[in-house]
Amino acid sequence: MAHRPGLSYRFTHAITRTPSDSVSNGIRAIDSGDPDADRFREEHGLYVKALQEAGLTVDVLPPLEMFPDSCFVEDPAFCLPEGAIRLRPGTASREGEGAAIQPALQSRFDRVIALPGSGCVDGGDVLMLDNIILIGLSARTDREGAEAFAHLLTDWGYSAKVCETPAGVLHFKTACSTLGDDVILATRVMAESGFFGDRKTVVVADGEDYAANVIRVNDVVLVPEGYPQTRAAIEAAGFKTVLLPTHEARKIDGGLSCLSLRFALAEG
Ligand code: CIR
Repeated sequence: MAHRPGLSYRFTHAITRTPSDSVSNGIRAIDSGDPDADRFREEHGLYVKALQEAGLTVDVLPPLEMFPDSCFVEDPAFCLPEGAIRLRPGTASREGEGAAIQPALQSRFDRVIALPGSGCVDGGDVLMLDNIILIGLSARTDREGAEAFAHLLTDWGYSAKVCETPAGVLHFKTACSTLGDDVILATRVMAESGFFGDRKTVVVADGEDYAANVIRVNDVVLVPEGYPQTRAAIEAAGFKTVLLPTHEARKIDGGLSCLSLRFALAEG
């Protein structure tokens, strides 16, 4: 794929979904208490506002009680300027989320297609850089799904590469984010993985691994509150940050990227 500056962070639109009451039953690797649905919705409201202030039109979908993790809309789909791809989440309780988000995708995209085959990919395992899309194998993304997705992206004119997500990390993007063209934020383990070639890597501070999941949205980087050293490192690298509370999402292994699908649509 040709170098397309801004592909990974210049957006016009986002899709989000309000957390349901059932979010208190969301999946988590380690139990640190249930998220409180009302507090989660407050945090979610601030998140939507931050996306709007960054210049995006945000479609806020209604809560889905059937699917406790459905506010993490990043996982069942992936959006590019050319169209949307409905993915197949790799855990049983989230299987129906692809079908549930299809109408929202169709309302914004002329082209919506399903991931071919029967493999699984969670959107949290897909990192878009300026000239390549990395797909991390994880407990949620299997090789069949990753390779089918990579083929599809290649057909659409993108370069894609399948990588191994480090052990113990839920999703590839749990441990890294794109800050800008040729600049990545990553945990130390991820930074040393070699996945990012000679791009500049800003390493998150020791003890702040959760803060590796941030989102660059146009001219700002949304950063979770409570990780001051990582925020300072991002600012020192030349980026303007906006802090957001993610206390409830964190209890069920969610971060800032998981809460939206972000994409650029042509005007008119
Ligand atoms: C899950 O385990 O599926 C949710 N509790 C958290 C999903 C986070 N999504 C993401 O990292 N993209």
